[in-house]
Amino acid sequence: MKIKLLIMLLALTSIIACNQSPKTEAKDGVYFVNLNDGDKVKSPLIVEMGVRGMALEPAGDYNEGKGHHHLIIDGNYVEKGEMVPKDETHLHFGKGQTIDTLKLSPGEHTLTLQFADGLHRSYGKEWSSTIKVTVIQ
Ligand SMILES: [Cu+2]
Repeated sequence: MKIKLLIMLLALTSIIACNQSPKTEAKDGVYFVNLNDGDKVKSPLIVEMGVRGMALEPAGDYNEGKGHHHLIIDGNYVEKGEMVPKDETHLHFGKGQTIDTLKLSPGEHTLTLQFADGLHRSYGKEWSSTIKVTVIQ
């Protein structure tokens, strides 16, 4: 009788253990799909942009939990709620694109991905990712 109870208890604990969510689950945020910090790259450079925990949509209207990618070259993330500038170092992907080709001069550059809402207002540092790449000839 005692053994049966022990087996049942063991089975129950293993079921509970299996139901726990995996600890390796990826965090929400933006990320470079094809690049890592410190990469040596050639120009023109293909940049693939990914996001977890928010949905991509074309720019135009504000919708909570949705937005589009921005790529900031040799700059910083944009504070939450502030508009992402639009110039040659702040690229907007307002059609919901996830890939672009960049021409960069040789040497070190930082690339910052910044997610922002449909009105181009930044979701802040939590929704940014910065890497350093070195362009070799
Ligand atoms: Cu934008």
